[in-house]
Amino acid sequence: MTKSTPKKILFIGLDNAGKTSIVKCLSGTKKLTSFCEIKPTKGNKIISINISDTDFSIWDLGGQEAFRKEYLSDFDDYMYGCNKLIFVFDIQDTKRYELALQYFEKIIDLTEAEKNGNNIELSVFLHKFDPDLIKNDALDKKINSLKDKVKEKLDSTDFFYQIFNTSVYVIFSKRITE
Ligand SMILES: Nc1nc2c(ncn2[C@@H]2O[C@H](COP(=O)(O)OP(=O)(O)O)[C@@H](O)[C@H]2O)c(=O)[nH]1
Ligand SMILES: [Mg+2]
Repeated sequence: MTKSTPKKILFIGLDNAGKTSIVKCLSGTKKLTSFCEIKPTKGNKIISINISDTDFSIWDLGGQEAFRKEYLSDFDDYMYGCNKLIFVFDIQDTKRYELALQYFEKIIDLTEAEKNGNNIELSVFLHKFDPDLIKNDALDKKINSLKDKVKEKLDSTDFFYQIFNTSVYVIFSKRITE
């Protein structure tokens, strides 16, 4: 049997959004304290994992300004063979919503321009939606307005997309068994 090409997933977002932590979770890290030791990602990291018999090649694109510029100028290289793009917003970093949205819009524009007929799924993670997050009306309003802008941008494209609230600090989770 020939081995199929791994599915390529790009994780994109500003620095400190939580991308590397999410990738660690996906690759099986369970030790919660290890999320406190993560250093900012320099450049990009490619991680190969296997979930339910499917191989994934996960690209964790470091979000610091210098790297963001490079991705934007060479985006076609990163997009090559990409199956899924996941954009991560840190919902607790309200001061940088605008900057994150600007980056998001540029990435979406480039993805549209470079998709070359590929079927690319898009997910947006509204991340750091921790179970113990203290929400108030002001924060709620800001998150909803961020979500509206994300939807408005994506509705102007023909991408299939889904938006999720995510956190690496999920203490208890329940799923129905098959
Ligand atoms: N509160 C909270 N903090 C998180 C979560 N995920 C990651 N972090 C923290 O956010 C910071 C940046 O995470 P990192 O994965 O390095 O972000 P990256 O720069 O996007 O790769 C670290 O201090 C993480 O511990 C989360 O779900 N909730
Ligand atoms: Mg990182």
